[in-house]
This record gives sequence, C-alpha cells and structure tokens, in this order.
Amino acid sequence: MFNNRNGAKNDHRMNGYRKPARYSALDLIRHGLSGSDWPRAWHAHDLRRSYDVVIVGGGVHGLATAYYLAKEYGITNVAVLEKGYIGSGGSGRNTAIIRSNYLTPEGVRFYDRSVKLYETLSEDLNFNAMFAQRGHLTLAHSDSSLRTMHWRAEVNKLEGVDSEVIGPDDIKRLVPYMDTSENVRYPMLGALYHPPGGIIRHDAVVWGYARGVDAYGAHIHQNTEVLGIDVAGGRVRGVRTERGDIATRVVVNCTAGWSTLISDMAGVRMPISTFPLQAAVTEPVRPFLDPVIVSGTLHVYVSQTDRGELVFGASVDPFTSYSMRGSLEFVEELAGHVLELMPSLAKMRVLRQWAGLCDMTPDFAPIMGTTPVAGFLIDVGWGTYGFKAGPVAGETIAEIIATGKTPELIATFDLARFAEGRLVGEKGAAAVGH
Ligand code: PYC
Repeated sequence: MFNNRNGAKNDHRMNGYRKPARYSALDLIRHGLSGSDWPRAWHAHDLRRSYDVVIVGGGVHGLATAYYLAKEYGITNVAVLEKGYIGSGGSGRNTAIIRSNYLTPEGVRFYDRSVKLYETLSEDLNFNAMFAQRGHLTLAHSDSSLRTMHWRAEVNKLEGVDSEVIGPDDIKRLVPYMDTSENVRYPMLGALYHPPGGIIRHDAVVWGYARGVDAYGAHIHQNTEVLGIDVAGGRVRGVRTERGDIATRVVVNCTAGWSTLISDMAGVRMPISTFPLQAAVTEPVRPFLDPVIVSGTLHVYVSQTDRGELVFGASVDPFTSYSMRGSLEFVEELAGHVLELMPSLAKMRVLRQWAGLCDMTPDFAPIMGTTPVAGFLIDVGWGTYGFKAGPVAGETIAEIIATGKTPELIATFDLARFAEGRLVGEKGAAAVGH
C-alpha cells in the first residue's frame, strides 16, 4: 500500500503496475551480445471503445498528465492520443532550457515547482533525463533591461528562487570566452544569474514519461489523429479519431501548434496565435560553455550540450505560420548576433536547423484548467515556455481531473482572465524580445 499526496491510502501500484525494466551494466552487455531484440519501452494497443480520460497530444505535457494521473491518483484507464510519434511536436523541437527566474510571483512559483520536479525526475522515472543545472545567465545590455533584471531578481528572491544580478567581472568568470569588454556594440552592463537553471535531454524526458505511463497500464496511441470532439448538453461525450470513436467524459487538450484547432472542436475559442520559433545546432566541440546564455537585446540564447554541440535559439518569427522549416535569413542573423557575444566562435559550423510552433497568448502566460464545456480541459498557450513547464502542468492538470478542484498554483492561468481583464503579464520574462 502507498500513500498518495493527499494522504489517502491507495494500492494502485500493486494493481497492474509493471515497473519499467532496470538493467545492470552486465545485463546490458549480455543483452547487447545476445542479438535478441530489446523489450519495448511502451507498447501499441487496440483503441478501447471508452476511456475515463482522453489526453490529446503525446508530448511532455500530455504524457506527464497521464503519468501523474496514474502515479498520484491510480487513474489508469487513460488514452494519450498523438497524431505523429511521441515528442514529435514542441517537446522534440525546443532548446531544452529549464529555469524559474520569471517576472510575476505566479510565474516564479509555478516554474519553480517544475524545476523541483525536474530535479528528481530521473530518479522518479528510473530513466536518466540528464538534467544539468549549470546556471542560467540573462544578459543586460541597456539600463532598462538591467532594471528588469533587478526586478526579476527581487521577485525571485521573495519567492525563494535563487537569482541575483551580477556584473561584467562575474560574467567573465562564469563564461571566460564571452567578450565583456566595454568597447563593443552591445556592452554587458550586468546579468540576471540563476544557478538552478540549466538544460536537460528533452527526448529523454519524453521517453521517461512514456515508459512510466505504459508501466502503469495507460495507453499511448501514436499515429492517431483526433478528428472531432463530441459535446452534448454542455459536456464532453467522446472523441472521434482516425482509428475509431472513443466514449469519454474527460478530454484534455495538451497540444501546441494545433491547440486552437482542438479547442475549436469542442466549441471553445482561445486567444492564441501560432508562430514558428527557429533553432539551430552546431558540430560538437570540447566543453567550454557552462551556463545557458541569453541576450534579449541580441535575440539569441545558447547552451552547450553534454555532447559538445552548441544549441541556439531566437525569438519567434514575426509572422504566424505552421512552418517547421528553418530559414537562411534566421541562421545568418543568429550567427551575427552570437559573434557579437563570442567572436571566437567564428569558425564553428552549423549542422542543423529547425523550427517549433509557439502558441502565443496576449500576456505570455499559459491557459490552464477547466472551460465552459464540462469535461473539456486545456493545457495550452505556452508560447516559448512550454517544455520547461511539462512536469508541473501534468501534475496540476492531473489534480484537477482527480479532485475536481483547481490547484492554487494555476488558478491565475484560467481562460476567463482574458474576458475579465486579469492578464498575468509574463512577457518581461521571455528569454528574448518578441
Ligand atoms: O524561456 O527560457 C526560455 C526559452 C528558451 C527558448 C525558448 N524559450
């Protein structure tokens, strides 16, 4: 028997839970030499005629929701529907940055809970997600951005989050390759330094959650596109998919890019516009860059992966689109801006570039919780913040489904705020200007 978070006894782990396989180094070598197939980490299933909960979107948010439903509340008659393969949307296309140095107290508290969940995720999932808390530096090149960094640092400290403003000498100490001299076009006046920030292996987060979901007995259905949502008498009745219909009383929209289309199927309009966000990765080089570096003024952020590649991102493209291809214009501009910061990177080669889709809301904060349609929940509108919120979004949406109550941590992110004029105002915490 296990205690769940509410102190209630439940025995769901004993009930159908298959612990994901744990191998010793010797097992791995033995298996590698044996020539036999590896066991599948998650399985294909027939679509059931009905599920207690249907989650649309097989990214970190959808999988985390299914995982915490099972782990915390023993709710496992759950389907995660993904129109492609798991992690093929924003979860596999982001720059894997984790941080909680936001601007609003609500944002700081919310993302801090996510950082905490990320800190113990590998242990929790028994799968190495490679979270490297190497610190996060947001550079200020002007008095006004330095003022915003001070503001964020104070809000962060009040919320118990480790952040402080540091000067050029400290920046140089943390990143010796950065040009912190004064006679450059964009001198660094200071930076917001956030030691708990860092990067994680985004695919591993998806795979780890998927293994956990599968082990608890919930179903992951890949290549299963949602075609419609049945609503009657003001409540959800089912979901139509390309593989057949499902009866259900709870549907959660955990998509990005297509979030407005899915909500439209339930008759719920959302104030979201979708923009591509481009990113690029270089050839691997020896490790030289420890923290994540962000420059809002130069519209760029950069980190070095454990494999040695530099991963760059920028602001969203200045037009709405569903394109997920990179452009030459982006990579040229990016290179120019990166060289302003670190001229010694001039000879590095870019290997790949891509784009992900960002659902931008008017206040740069997500939209989470219940909707006017009973049983239709939303976890959308993540803009450029989605990946880092995956665990806490899953945890809180699972709580709403299981208890019928909206946790305090996300109450402020409700859909009604737009009609009622209660915007959250998180734009000032965006990695780069938009
Ligand atoms: O908010 O840290 C961030 C971020 C990085 C990439 C996109 N957004």
